[in-house]
Amino acid sequence: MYFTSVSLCVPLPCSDLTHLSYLNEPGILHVLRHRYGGDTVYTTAGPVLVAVNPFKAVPLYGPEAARHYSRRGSEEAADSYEPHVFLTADQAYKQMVALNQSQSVLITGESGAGKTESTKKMMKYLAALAGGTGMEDRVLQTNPILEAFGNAKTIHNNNSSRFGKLIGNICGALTHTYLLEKSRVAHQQAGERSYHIFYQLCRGASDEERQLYLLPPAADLASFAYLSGSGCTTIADMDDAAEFGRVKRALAAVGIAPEQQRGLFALLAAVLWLGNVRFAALHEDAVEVEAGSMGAVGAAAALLGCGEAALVAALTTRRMLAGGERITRELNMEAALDNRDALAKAIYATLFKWLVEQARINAALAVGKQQSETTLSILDIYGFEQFQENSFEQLCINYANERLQQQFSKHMFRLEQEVYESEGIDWAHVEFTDNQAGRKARPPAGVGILSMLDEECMMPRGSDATFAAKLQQHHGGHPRFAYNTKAPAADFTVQHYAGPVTYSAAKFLDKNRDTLSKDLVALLQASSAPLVQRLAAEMERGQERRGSQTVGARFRDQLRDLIQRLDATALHFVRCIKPNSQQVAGAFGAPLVLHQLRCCGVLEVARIARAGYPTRHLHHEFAARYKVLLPELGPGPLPPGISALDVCRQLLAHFDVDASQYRIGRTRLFFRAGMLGQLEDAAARMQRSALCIQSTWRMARC
Ligand code: AD9
Ligand code: MG
Repeated sequence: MYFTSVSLCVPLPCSDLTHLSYLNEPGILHVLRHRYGGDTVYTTAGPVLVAVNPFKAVPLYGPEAARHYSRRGSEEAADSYEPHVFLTADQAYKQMVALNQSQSVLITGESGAGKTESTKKMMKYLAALAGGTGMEDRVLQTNPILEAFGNAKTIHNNNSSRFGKLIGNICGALTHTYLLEKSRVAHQQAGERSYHIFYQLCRGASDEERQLYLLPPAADLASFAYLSGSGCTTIADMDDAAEFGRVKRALAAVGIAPEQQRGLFALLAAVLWLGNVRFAALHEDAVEVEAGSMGAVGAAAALLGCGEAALVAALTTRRMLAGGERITRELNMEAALDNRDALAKAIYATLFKWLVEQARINAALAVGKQQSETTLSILDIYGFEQFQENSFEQLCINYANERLQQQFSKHMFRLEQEVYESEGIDWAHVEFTDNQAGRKARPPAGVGILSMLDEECMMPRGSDATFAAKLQQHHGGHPRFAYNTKAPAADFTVQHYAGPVTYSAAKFLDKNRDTLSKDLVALLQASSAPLVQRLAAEMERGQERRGSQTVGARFRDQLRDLIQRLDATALHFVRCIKPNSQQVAGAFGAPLVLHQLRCCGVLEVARIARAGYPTRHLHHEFAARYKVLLPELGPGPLPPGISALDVCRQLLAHFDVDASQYRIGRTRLFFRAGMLGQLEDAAARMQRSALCIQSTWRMARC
């Protein structure tokens, strides 16, 4: 149910924003700030849970809190409980069991707003709720692994998820992951880091492991070019060495065998060594490995289980067919560097996929027969983001957020419609005071750009510059698109739902095509290391499966599947809000919060409510509350033959409430925003005079 009945004089801090007498932006902000100040980080807006990131440990998640919510009977109304992620998880779980219906929880919000933390808290709660199966450990142990390999420090969040995930059935047995940002392996912007696992390995490896993986002493971590380019290798309050121990324990817990773990770490070290391979130009169109970096080549080759000469050849040349003949073409400096980075990125991305798959299979085995048709999934995707430099990855991430936002708006609109319809109020006759409200959700921005990029990738002479020029030609007049000709990179700006983002078109085509030279795949296939062979086979399969499909097209398909999957389930929404950009506790930046509330649809929920008939009361509640205003009915129960609805009608007539200001539903009365003020004032006056009479009477007795 969308709106439930409310108590009339809701005291501050009110826990549901749609219950506010004055549903406006300052009112909503005031409530959130007030609750946040008291470490009450959760508030609801109708069916949506709003979670403001506390940026500090808050005492809300102990076993007592979990017990409190888990004791809730499935029939018991959720709105008699304080809003909480546990409550949202509890509702989804109990609804799944009671109705035998699949459920999804969609957690959205900007980067750093708290999505991943909320997901973990929900998983922990659900694992305990479904407890007794002995699988909790496996379930929860996938988190440190996914975070170590899929999260990194960005300027927005020290632990930013660089991939999307849909965790299915608590245990992760149905986990899907979406597009990992693999460019981060080779390059990070200033002040950011690569994936946590690299620093953990370099800092946490024992002497024996250092020998095994050919790693330098921990202090020399910055000697790896892939880790030192951004000028940042540490995160305040994060002990990489200790985390390494945790990750190893987690790997063991999800069933990654010691030998596989060794293969895994050797590959990570190989990636780092590859980054140290430098080239020297022989002439304009050919390079050789710089003499000083032959050591790096040797280490990478040893860790990859391939020959040094074969690695050098695959890095500096490309074999191809020309006129039916096999020829070997030299690579120029740019192509050789791209080739090297492509290998490192492909190894890491395939490794990540393999790891997720492995953990998923093992989780599914652990659950075994307990798997049922119905599922409970939690979606934790990378949040909307905007950096100094934004590239293809940001376009994909922001596009995904646009899609989910559109889904949210559609869903809210439908829910609202259902409430009116179930009450027998003709939806078509619900005139909105604000014509924008309840309108069709606007289409996501970005999709036109991705299709144009695909077209350009098919063009033999297509380049980032021709792509940018076509964008200008076709979208130049679009209100949500702006083109800035700024040599040498062609930049364009997209007006996303959460704000404008300027992208640089450089490397868009390469990233979208995402090709890996066949020579490099062949090199890995010939490896003596079992894990490398496996990954090479996976790379080849992936290339065959995809054919000429681009990264953008695949991502769009994945998102379409995701939306379909979500559509087939009952949805629950969590909106995470970042109260400040500094990632500190206790600072509540009103403009920043307001901006997010607007973008993530919380204000839209309030707006739709306000624009229709947002104040709703059950007939009998309304009659009981205001009966005092009709003295002829007398105190106590209603006289026989008079129903609660009769009383409601009498009250409406008595106060001459304009017919456009209310609707009478089957069980509820619906009012325009602010309409009840008059009745409230009158009721309060009556109560005051009654109290006054009582006290005069008491004083007279004294
Ligand atoms: V991103 O889109 O993946 O970049 P998220 O996932 O929205 O982002 P995350 O959950 O990683 O953000 O939260 C960012 C940081 O905020 C965490 O590392 C915690 O330090 C902090 N946080 C978030 N939620 C809570 C919480 N409920 N209690 C305490 C929290 N700290
Ligand atoms: Mg995250």
